Amino acid sequence: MNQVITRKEIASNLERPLMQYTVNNGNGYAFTCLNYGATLTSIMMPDRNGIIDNILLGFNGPTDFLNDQTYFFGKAIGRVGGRIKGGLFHYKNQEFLLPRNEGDNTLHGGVNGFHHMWWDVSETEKGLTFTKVINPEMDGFPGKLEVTITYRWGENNQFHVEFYAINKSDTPTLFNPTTHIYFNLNNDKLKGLNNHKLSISAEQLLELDQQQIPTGEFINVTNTPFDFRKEQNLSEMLHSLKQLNISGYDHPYHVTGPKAARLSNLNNGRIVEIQSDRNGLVFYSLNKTHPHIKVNEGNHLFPHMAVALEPQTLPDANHHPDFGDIVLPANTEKKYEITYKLSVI
Ligand code: G6D
Repeated sequence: MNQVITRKEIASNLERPLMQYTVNNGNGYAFTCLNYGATLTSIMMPDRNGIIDNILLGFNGPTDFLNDQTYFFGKAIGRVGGRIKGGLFHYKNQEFLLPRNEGDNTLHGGVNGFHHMWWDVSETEKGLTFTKVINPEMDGFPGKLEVTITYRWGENNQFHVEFYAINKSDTPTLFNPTTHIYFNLNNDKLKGLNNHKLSISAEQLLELDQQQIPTGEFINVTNTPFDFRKEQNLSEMLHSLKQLNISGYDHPYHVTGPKAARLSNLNNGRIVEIQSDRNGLVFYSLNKTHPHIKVNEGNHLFPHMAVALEPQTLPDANHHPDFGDIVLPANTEKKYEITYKLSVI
């Protein structure tokens, strides 16, 4: 595959030069990312009429990504995506207090998580690799973690995100990373989620408490507006939620099998199929927004302008053994992969 990588400095006078990298796979597909937060700012793909456009939503100004702790547009998320109750991590007879950046709880790896870090970038024949040695004093999590994130094109316009970490310490830590990309497959982003259909391979989702922390109970999706086992029109489903006074989706699904979700655009034929090696998928429909925020080519942000689908092990798994295991014991390693199969019909 004849990928072409280009790079440019897009801002200076920062802790490091803000670098933007573009990796083009030669078929009209390209992704662009930043060395800050390993942020994916665009995935360019054609539609059925040959129009090539960005299918992601992100800030209009590149430096807007720098201090965002609200939307996480395009960011790599870790050490742990999702919420951790009380910011507490117990392992054998040890208790660790993690950074609590959402009330008493930890969200998305804390305020100094992957999303808020400068990453070393290397250009390989595979694509782009982001590396970082993360010590506890940097993000407040225990253990010295050496992390590698790889973004690359595969065969048939598949976009791969690979996470690897090794715990180079005698202390256990946690590792459950994800990506926080928001999709809007319309060329005109002002159309929001109109024309979108979504399916999620899940019979159940997690019950959440008032702080959006899993209670440990599973809810069956049957006969609810959370049932996406068959492709559903997203706008219609959002409307049916509002009938129940629910502002939108922000829910962890228990997905079964490698194909976690499929998002398609009826109008222009774009399809994104998400494959994951983990059992959770947080479905977030961008429910609360600040109108002064400008995104993409300068449009003002509005609720449900895009959808985030975040593959991960079910949130707060360290408090629920039946959710999975996100502990990375001393001197052990782990890797995860998310595949985005892009196509046009
Ligand atoms: C809100 O609850 C949601 C999260 O799921 C999301 O990741 C974040 O906004 C961007 O906190």
